[in-house]
Amino acid sequence: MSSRGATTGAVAISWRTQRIVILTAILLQLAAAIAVADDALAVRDAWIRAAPPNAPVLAGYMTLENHSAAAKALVRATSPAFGAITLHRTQETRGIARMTHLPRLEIAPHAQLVFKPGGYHLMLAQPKRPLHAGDRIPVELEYADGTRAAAVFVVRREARDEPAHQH
Ligand SMILES: [Cu+2]
Repeated sequence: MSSRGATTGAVAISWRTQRIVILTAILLQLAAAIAVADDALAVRDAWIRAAPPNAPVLAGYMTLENHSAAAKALVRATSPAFGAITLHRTQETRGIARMTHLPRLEIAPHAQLVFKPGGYHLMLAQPKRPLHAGDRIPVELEYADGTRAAAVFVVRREARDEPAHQH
């Protein structure tokens, strides 16, 4: 009977160890998720250009910062304020501006990607209601690795550093 008691004891210890290991793993995973959401990818200066109330599409701009050692690819953006959002780039060829749809947008390690008028932008289609300067619009950004980040875009008439006369 003594050998049986010893076995039970050993099982109890290993189960406790196992629980500690599982808890540690969960905590580490949580820490990693928080780090990704808060530090690895940051969104700055997110804004939407104000448009007439009947505008079928609006444009959103921001600066994406990748503070991690791995390349990140933005693959999707969604918002309760719009029916569809696509990633676009405006490029000028021989004086003619053209928009290209991008299925994904890579941000190099420790680099930033600037979305601005005449360049990268979020094409915000099917607005659910007219937006006014000062409105704050939630947008969720999704990366290829499954990371999601919530951002708030402020509706403005012009970019902060943009002269008012420029279009
Ligand atoms: Cu566009």
